[in-house]
Amino acid sequence: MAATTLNVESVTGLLEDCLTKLGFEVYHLKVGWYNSVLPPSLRLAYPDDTLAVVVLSTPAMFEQAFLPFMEERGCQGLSDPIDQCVKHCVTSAVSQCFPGQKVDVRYDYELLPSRKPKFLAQTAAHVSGAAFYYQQSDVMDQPWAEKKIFGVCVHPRFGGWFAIRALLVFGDVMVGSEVVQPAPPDCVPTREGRIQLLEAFNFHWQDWSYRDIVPPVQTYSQKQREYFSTPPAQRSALLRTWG
Ligand code: GSH
Repeated sequence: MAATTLNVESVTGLLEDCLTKLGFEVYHLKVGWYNSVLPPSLRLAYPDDTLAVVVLSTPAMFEQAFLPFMEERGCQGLSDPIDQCVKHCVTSAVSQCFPGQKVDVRYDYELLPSRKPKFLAQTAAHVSGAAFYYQQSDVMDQPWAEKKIFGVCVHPRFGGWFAIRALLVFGDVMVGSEVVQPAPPDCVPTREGRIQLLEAFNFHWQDWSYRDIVPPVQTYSQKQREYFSTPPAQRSALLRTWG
């Protein structure tokens, strides 16, 4: 498809055709929405009107993309299999949907030489309207004194049962001013709810209770819970027990 015919709808539509059935969701944003909330050192070096797309994995990704991917590869000695699977799905979709198009694909696990992340996943999810990024500053009269509290994203349908995987920047596609920035659904609107969320995420994230802060439409299957609860070094052994 020629660069001139690409716009928000065609880009997200083509990506959805490839990625939805694999358990991913895509949301568009303008680089300017992202850059406007970040300090200069973390901004993306693209004009404000440049189209970007944030890719999330939903609970279905594990069964619809990851297990088949591992089966195809025979589970053998693959390091970072989740990251490799996401990369495989996203790069296949990009090359199939946008042959010859310049797309800057950045994964959540990638760092720049400066050790800074290649993009701030939670910020991208928030400004695209995909998931509300709750931060310490979203709580009035904070009960934590000087303590550093990490923020967390909540998806309106999946609560915390999702992950932000990649940002795709379409350097040749500019978005018109008719595309307005959607606010992410504020699914934890009360001070008490936000305190509960941030405390669960910061002080006992391993029990995963923060993920259920809103009733999710789908959560991780038992298999997927077992997989992510297992330390990465022992995951290939677990996969072998599943055959
Ligand atoms: N790098 C390893 C791999 O690629 O297999 C580990 C990947 C991993 O466990 N990533 C976490 C994840 O996907 C952090 S994003 N968690 C799912 C979740 O927390 O919902």
